[in-house]
Amino acid sequence: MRLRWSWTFIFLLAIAVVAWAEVDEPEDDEEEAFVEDSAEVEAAEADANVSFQVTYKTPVPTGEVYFAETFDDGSMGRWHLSKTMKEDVDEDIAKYDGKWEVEALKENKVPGDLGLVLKSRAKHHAIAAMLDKAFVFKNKPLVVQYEVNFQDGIDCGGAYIKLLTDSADLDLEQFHDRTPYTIMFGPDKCGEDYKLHFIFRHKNPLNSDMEEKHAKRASVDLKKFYTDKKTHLYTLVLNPDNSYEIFIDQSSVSQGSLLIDVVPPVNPPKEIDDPKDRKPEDWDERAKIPDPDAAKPDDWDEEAPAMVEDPGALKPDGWLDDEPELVPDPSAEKPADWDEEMDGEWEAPQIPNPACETAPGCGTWKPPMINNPQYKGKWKAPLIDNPNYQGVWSPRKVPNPDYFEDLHPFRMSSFRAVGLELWSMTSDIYFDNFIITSEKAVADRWASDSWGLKKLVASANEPGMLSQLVLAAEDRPWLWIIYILTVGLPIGLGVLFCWPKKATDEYVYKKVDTPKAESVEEEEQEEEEEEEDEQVEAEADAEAEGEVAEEAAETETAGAKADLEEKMEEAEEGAGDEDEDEDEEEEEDKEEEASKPNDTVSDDEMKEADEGVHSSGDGQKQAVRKRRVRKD
Ligand SMILES: [Ca+2]
Repeated sequence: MRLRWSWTFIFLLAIAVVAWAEVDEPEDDEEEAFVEDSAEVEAAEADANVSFQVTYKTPVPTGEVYFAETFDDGSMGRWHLSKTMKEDVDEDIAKYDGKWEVEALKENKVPGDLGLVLKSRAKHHAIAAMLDKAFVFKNKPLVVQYEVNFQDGIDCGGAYIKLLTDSADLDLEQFHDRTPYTIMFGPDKCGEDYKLHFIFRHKNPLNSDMEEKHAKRASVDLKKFYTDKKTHLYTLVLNPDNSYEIFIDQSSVSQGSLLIDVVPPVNPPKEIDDPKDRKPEDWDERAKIPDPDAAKPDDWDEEAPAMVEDPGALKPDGWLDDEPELVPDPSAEKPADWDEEMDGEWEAPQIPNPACETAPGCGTWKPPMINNPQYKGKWKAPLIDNPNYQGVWSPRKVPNPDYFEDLHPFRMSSFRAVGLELWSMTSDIYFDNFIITSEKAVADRWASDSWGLKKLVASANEPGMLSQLVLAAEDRPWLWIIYILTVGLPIGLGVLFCWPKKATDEYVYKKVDTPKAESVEEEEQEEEEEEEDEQVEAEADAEAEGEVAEEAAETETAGAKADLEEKMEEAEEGAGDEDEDEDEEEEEDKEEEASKPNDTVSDDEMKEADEGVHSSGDGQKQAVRKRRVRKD
């Protein structure tokens, strides 16, 4: 039985390792398939920096767009550098003199693909471009999307964009931190605070004040996107029904409503506390008060001490009152170099008095201290409910004079330009493939022709799992200990459990006639039956999958089943333990083989397979039942 458990353990470990290895694989498989299928993508010559290349064609937006920018012509074209100063900061850093370049990615280059790169550290950067046409918030959604790669990581800095409000005096060369924007969107990070901003400016219909409304935080850990030095895709979708959704790499990370999920809320409260209301001076907020009728009892002694000497304690017999607890060490001698003038008079060191060792104690006896039963402490009147209690005071409510209700915050100010106004302590932040449209599908197609290729190249350049483990251990040598333990410990345990197995099994077989042994055998048989059931299920799964999988796999599974049945019968006819062990090993191997295709079939196929078990698996179950009868 122990052997079974140890094999089961090793089997589970093997499954875990296989599963772990396969977790990473599907994405690559999918992408490899994509490479083969795509007509535009072909393998090209590798250069020193890139182990895998695609031929790249500058994407062209399909559908109506307000703005699309690839930077692939190598110039900043319609982009304008700000020539102004930032307000309210020291003059030496107030200038927007941070450098921008159009260049390729440092890592995982896609040949021919260029982007806009923020080049300076600790400087203000501002650059902006006009849209092809202003975006007006009416009845079409707004979709804004662009790529960011923190190529050198990010210490403290932003990579967000501002959609600049349309106005007659909008001058991009005067773009600065106070230039009115309608929406601010994108990554920002300082210290350990990782943010993905979505801020919009809402116009108060009563006084026309603009107020910033901040969407709630994203529901994912943003750190990985800002630190892995890969190009990530940020998408904001805003709908005319006031709903919004934010995506990173086309996966939703936040969604909500402009009316509910922003701070401060778009609409103010209907009522507010009356600012003129004051708490009356005689307002009694005390729920409990000391009982005014209570009086200190006459026998309450506030002076009684908390601790007293135990009056019942007696000095133990044999206590040596006249013996000191410590005496000079009689064996000590004055050191030869002791100088009485310099060191003073020599005294032997004190040691515990040997005479006390056999006595209960030495010196003056004192009774031990105990809690004073008469102690009561300071008298206080008991608390009672305050008959005059009026509750906690709060000001009365009055109608909010600033109240308004805007049920359409989506209808924000039109915007006509996109701008980057950023400060960063880390340089080389890469931006690319800006698109502003009304259709998510247009942005998605644009992404698959641009960001999709970047992702593909980055994935292809990714080292394999083993290389990653070795690379990780280069920086952290202690990881080798973890690896050795992870691999070595299960093997060690397996060996430990397997070794003494033979003797115990023989014992069971030899004692087959005794009642005790019978019960052991019954247990064993039950386990065997359970295993057989699992076996049958695994086989049935494999068989059912065979209907949707390749014929070769089916043949293999069928062959495995035939072998398996033969071996099981041999085992029943009293085959030796070693043979049985070998059979089990082979069975487990087959189970593993049979379970492997599970990972590659779709949910629907799985469902089909489950349904198939009931019909195609019946024959197997009958065979097993037959064997059980023979055994019994
Ligand atoms: Ca580009």
